[in-house]
Amino acid sequence: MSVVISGVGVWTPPFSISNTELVDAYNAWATQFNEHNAEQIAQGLCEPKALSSAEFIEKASGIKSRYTYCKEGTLDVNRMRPKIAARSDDQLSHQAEIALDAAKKALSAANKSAQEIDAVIVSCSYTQRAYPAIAIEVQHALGIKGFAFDMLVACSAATFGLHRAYEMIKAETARAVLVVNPELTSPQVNYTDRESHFIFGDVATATVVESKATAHAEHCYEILSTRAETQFSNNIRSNFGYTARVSDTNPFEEAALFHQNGKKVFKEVCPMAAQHLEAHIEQHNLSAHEVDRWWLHQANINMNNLIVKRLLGRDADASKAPIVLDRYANTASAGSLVAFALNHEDLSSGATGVICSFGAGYSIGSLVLRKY
Ligand code: CO8
Repeated sequence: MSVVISGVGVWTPPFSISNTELVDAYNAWATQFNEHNAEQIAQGLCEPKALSSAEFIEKASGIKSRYTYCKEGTLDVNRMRPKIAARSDDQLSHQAEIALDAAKKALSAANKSAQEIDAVIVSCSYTQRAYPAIAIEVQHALGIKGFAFDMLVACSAATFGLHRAYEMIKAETARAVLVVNPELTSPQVNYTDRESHFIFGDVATATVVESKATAHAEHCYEILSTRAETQFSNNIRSNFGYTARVSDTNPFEEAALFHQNGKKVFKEVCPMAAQHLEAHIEQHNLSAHEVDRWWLHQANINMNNLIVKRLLGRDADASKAPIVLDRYANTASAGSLVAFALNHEDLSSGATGVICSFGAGYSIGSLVLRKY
């Protein structure tokens, strides 16, 4: 049984924040902090906040701007986080709303109706509640029968979700699976942390996976195989969780938000990802040069350049390894799928490509694809 990706969709938020806007807000906040704490800083009891720089951000990460679900509040020096209104239980949740937009686009690209889908997987870095599953809410809103579930694997949530869908089609437990990645990252970003305030953006991606026998979309990619790898690391961490209530910890403290040791991540994840990719394509007797396109995780331009250079022995060009993080920033697990969604239609039948995620966990997930 051959399994294909027959449709992909992207929800891009209506608002964006440039590096300059973000840095201006952070610097105003840091200046205000330093003024309020001038006495303690003078006595050596408190560290002054250093200023951020738009030039540094672009050079260190390749990010020029990021999209956001809600711009209000993020740039307000007295708030420094988005202001997203709570919704009642009978309203569609924020995350289901963005998931649905991407899902409808993926269904349309796949030329599939909701009645032809048997399962929905919502796979991302955070879900806004534990239950009922966001996936079941999306399933309900689309009128899909069958079953749905949520899964969390941070940076590799999207690829690992596609792995599960691939296996479900192979096992014939579903005719077609909708995998959705509503990466609403902005609520977990610490916009008062100079080291990480610029890294993330919001997006949602969705993919339809089905048997080749039932696919009738314009652009279908056969999944030749999947490969996954995890290795525990504390270098990227968020401690936000439901036990904060009983451990008497502040659910809004810095450790509860995204934090990382970016340098270590860079040093440790790049060789892991390159080795993983080399082993995966070798399984198909493919050399890196024979792979027509690399849809890589989008965390940092220098990471992508390093990995591609190791694979190809030369610098990457945008047609071989497309970059979307300049305008989307790091969208957690969705980055490689945004790259795929925006850069797959031009390939000819028989072309090969690899989708790969790498990051928090650590987790690495890949799929080798062939267009037919
Ligand atoms: N402005 C100006 N200067 C700065 C800033 C800033 N904003 N930040 C740091 N600097 C300074 C530092 O203080 C340092 O100064 P000095 O040399 O005097 O000490 C200098 O710039 C260099 O700092 P770094 O060495 O830290 O800078 P790097 O070149 O290493 O770049 C990066 C920092 C961009 C963070 C880089 O290390 C990186 O990208 N690493 C990889 C990170 C990565 O891939 N992380 C994975 C993220 S996790 C994920 O993808 C999904 C997680 C789940 C989703 C979470 C949603 C919220």
